[in-house]
Amino acid sequence: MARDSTLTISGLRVRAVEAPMRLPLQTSTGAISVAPLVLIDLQTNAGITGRSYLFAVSRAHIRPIVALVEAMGEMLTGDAVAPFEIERKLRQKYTLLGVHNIVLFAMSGIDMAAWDAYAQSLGQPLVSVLGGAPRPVRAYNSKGLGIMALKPLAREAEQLVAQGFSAVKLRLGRPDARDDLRALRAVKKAIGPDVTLMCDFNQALSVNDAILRGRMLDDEGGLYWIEEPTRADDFEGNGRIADALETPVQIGENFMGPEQMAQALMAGACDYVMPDVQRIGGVTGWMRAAALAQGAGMEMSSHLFPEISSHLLAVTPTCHWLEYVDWAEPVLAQPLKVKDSHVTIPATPGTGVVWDEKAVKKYAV
Ligand code: SMN
Ligand code: MG
Repeated sequence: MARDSTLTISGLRVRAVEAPMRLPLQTSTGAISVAPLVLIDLQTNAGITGRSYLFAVSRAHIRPIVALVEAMGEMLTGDAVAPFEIERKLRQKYTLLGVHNIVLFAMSGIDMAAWDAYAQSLGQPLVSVLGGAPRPVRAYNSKGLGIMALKPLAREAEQLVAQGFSAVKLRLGRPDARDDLRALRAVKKAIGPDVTLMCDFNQALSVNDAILRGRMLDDEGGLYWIEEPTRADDFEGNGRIADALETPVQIGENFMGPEQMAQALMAGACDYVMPDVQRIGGVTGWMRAAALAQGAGMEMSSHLFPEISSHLLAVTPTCHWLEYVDWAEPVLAQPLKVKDSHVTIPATPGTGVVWDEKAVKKYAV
């Protein structure tokens, strides 16, 4: 590319919305009924805008995340849209603060928007720019199935399958293990034997309790994975749980960058991994994580962000399951399409993330 045609960053626009969730979700850590999202527009000298969003978890976290993305935007104005170079610069600038948590969220968001702009500049979908091709990616329906009463739980399970999915995920971690078992039985009865069922404790248990409860779930049978049984960064403890149980242990949504995933793999912490693109370091971090999973011979799934994760899983050698949620859909101009439990990667340039500006105004915070 000629020097004067280099795609450069001319500015970052950061906004926030609270997108209403169609199915509120009660996990062992609390309830969510709106999705607080930080929307990033990375503007370039060529008039192309790269887009991404971050999940702020709660409204209270929006402001510090927006402030971090804006501060990084100022550091990057005038720089080339070259994600590896952006990563190098930001990691250097944030060395003393620490590249963790919301610093890493902000970096990941900028990385995703930069890759979107770059792919758009080549006129190709992100998956093609990464060397792959748009293809259907197998997905489970991760909406709902929170910690709730058995009757509405069973009804919700049927509805989620009827939306065209062959797999769903149940949230567990009630104070009494027997109540979790009742919920599992109710859901299994509602969905039948042909639907794959994952479960997620959201770090609710001690290592010892996780082994006791996990053995109970092993005896019950029919669970595809047990997700985050205990504190996410206790790799040794997760490893003891994985060793003690028949059912595979899944962790990864809280890996802070590929470095931490490497530590988890070295510690033998789990049977499966599911990095979250906003914590693993965006597209750049994901590709490095995918190589780690390949080296370890371990199946890799995604966490949230189905729009961009579909591109990434399609080029992941040990591609496993895409976690499908529709939380960003209220502000997207083109909702993700699902057919026969597979997500379709849009053939449009970039990631396919484009705002419905009217909706962005409506849900702005
Ligand atoms: C989850 C993560 C973030 C918000 C809600 C629920 C859960 C999942 O851990 O894996 O979907
Ligand atoms: Mg989870």
